[in-house]
Amino acid sequence: MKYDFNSRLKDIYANPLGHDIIFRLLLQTGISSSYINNPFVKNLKVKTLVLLLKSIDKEFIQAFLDLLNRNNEQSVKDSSTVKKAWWKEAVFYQVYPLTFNGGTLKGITEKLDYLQNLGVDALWLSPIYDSPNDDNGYDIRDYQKIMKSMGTMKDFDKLLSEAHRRGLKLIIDLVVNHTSDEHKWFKQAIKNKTNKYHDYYIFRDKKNNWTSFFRGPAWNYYENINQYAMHLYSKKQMDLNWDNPDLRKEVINMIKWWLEKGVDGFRMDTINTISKMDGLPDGNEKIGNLIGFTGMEHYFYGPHLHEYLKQVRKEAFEPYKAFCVGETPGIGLELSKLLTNESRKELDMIFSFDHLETPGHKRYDNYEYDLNFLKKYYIDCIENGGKGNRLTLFFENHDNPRMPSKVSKDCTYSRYISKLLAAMQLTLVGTPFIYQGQELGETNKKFKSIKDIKDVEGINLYNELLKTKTPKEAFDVILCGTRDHARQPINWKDAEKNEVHEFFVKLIRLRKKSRVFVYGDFRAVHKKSKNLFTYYRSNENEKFYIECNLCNKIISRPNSHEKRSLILSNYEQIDKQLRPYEANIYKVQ
Ligand code: ISL
Repeated sequence: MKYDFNSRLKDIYANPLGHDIIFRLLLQTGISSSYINNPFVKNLKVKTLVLLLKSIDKEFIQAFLDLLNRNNEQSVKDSSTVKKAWWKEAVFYQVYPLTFNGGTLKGITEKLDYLQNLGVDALWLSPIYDSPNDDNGYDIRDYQKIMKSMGTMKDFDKLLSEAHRRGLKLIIDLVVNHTSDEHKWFKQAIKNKTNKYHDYYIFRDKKNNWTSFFRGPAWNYYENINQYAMHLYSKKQMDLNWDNPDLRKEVINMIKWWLEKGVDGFRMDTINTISKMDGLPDGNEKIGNLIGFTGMEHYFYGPHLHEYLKQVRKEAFEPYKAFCVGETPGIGLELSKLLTNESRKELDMIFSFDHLETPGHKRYDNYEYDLNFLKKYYIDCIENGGKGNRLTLFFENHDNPRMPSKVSKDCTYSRYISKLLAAMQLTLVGTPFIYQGQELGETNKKFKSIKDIKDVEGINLYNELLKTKTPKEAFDVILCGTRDHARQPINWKDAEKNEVHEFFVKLIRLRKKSRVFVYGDFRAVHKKSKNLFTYYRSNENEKFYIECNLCNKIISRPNSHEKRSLILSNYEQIDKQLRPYEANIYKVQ
């Protein structure tokens, strides 16, 4: 199907890429996604929409239509059944090695009993490789060497064998969209334009208007060769040229080297950005202003993405039956099906970020997260996700502030919110990924000044904000969204006496005992009730009813004559009404 100004919105929305772009645009602008389902709106032609909405300019729409016509993949046929797999049954735990326990691999090994007692089944380690740490290890200098401060390869081998001895799987972070500018490949690449490593990266005589996720142009200039090199992230993270088959081969061989050591799989860092639009065309400035990064429409879902993912899976993962979860900023529900449906043989799961901010908000905005949006998001994903796709269930990671602090600025209910979120994370349909400290009810840090901020993204944004704001105004913005909140050392003192920890242990134990939470059916009830999220999980043997109060006020509990027995609550005992952020799990008789 070719898309143009005579196309109807419903046809564009039926296209996976069109669906996700419209969903993302509505999310960024805060316009309700229900408009797109309105019979009048969905039958509008694009040209009529442009006439009606003066704010949308034709160039913006043309860029969108061009993108659709270049990526004209239609929806994938869903699988008829849900295939079982260890990574669908597992509860994952993300370790940020730099601050987990003393910043060493030995420190992680010391905590394996704690993790086993928590009940998790698999660990994801953020980068552990040799790095100058410009982006805390996501700027790799040597893929096959351990970061000196973290220990040695012998320490890693010990950690891996001790994890396996306890029945824990271990996956590592694969950062192959870019390397550090101190990587030996890049050091060769900038020597001259003729050596083979030069084409491992993206060099051009002229730069385009793309900007970095960490502010400023996405290019460094190298005078000795009079060329620019691309970096979508920090100035020291140089994008690899995945269009070069020799580079792809190098990456595949490195992956196999780690698989030979026995790792169980990978989390693939910003993996959807590895394929850039041929010719590296300028980004549409209006789209750039809206989403915050210029050019993203030309690489968040590039022309060869599926081809490269299929090759990596076929040549590296499949021979070892390795697991892979892709980190895919900008990818929504429909595109995720094209990346993770088992028929596609690309990724097993992805991390989509559409739920991490509510409509009209960005991470650095000062607002309180309304959990009613999370309810709507998960009902939509679960009811429309398909049997051939597995949702990742996460609220936190090393790139985002602590979720309880996003929900409520005051700490009155933060422990109840931590437990409410845990109840949803461990009873909804999908694979839970717990981020270190979440099980202890960690909240944002009270940083005092920009001196406390270490993250390259936050520092760069602060310096850019100073062009238009006072230092205090700029710091207040950073305080809302800095990734530093989630990167603080964990306080292990009395960790297991913590009420949030205890609740996580009980929840994970319940999930293990009752497979209904892994493969069972989901049915949301009271969908239209504000601040109330209630749903059933059921299979032929068991049925559970979960009720959540999504706000800081007491709300009524819906009447029911159903015979239920309370299994778990984040309050001491049940009351007539639902108290602030109350979460209860019942077994239905
Ligand atoms: O935090 C973000 C920028 O606003 C996210 O968009 C994030 O940069 C993006 O999801 C990719 O994140 C991954 O790659 C980055 C690294 O800084 C992040 O820590 C990592 O999770 C570059 O390697």
